[in-house]
Amino acid sequence: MRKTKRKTATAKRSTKKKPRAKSLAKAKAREAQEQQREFDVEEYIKGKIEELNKGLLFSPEWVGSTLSMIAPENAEWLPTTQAQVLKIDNFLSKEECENIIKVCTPHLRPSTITSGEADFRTSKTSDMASMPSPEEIKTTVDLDVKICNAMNIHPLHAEGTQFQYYQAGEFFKPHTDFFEPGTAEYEEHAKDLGQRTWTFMIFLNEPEQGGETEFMNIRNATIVPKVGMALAWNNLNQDGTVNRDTLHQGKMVSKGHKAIVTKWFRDKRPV
Ligand SMILES: O=C(O)CCC(=O)C(=O)O
Repeated sequence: MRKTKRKTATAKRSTKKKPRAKSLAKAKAREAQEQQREFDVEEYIKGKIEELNKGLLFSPEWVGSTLSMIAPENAEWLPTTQAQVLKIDNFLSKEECENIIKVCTPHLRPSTITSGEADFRTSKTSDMASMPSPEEIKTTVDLDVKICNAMNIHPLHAEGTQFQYYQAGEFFKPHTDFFEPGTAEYEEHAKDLGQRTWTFMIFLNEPEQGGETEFMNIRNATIVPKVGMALAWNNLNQDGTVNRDTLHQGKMVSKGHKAIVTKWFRDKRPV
């Protein structure tokens, strides 16, 4: 008698539980499907690349010379013949800048340089191309597409975008972005994708004091960080030789902090 009763009780419990478990599993599956529909990383990137290729906003034959560059919309050129340097106000909105800072800050590592002494660049860096989550990938892809479109350069010529963060007291000493021809640095870094051509930088915030970008060989070429402003320069001359007047520095942040993103373009693309 006892036995039967217990069995019945167990049976009752299990019949009550099953539908709840089933509907929970169904709800979870539905949620997963919805999330998938909302954002499929592979599809998103594929779509963006198709969009770029269809628009042909950039010239596929682009080789990185000065002349083949099509000026980005709303660009203001620095009044100098020594180098091609341009600014674009409000390239990103304040919200876009804040989102990039939020997404990139957890991935910071000490910044590196390809040659020179250790205290040359004291900031920290996040490599946006290595960030794993869908939200991070979306932020990276959207930014890359926007920069490549503005510069009229195919993304295959681009290095992965870097986020850079300077605390008070940090700086990036005077340097050039091109690889020094005829050196081991050039051999190592330029052998596949070639020389660096354009640098595209965006200020994501405004330090309380300091943190200007200064082109030391060019008069009146100290740029004060402004939220969302892009600053781009061609590291090469018209004939493709390196332009030493692009020597620049990230001045020390004396108060507050500074957040920027930087993208470098190359004269070749992967074969
Ligand atoms: O921080 C800056 O203003 C300059 C950054 C820079 O020189 C670079 O990324 O090459």
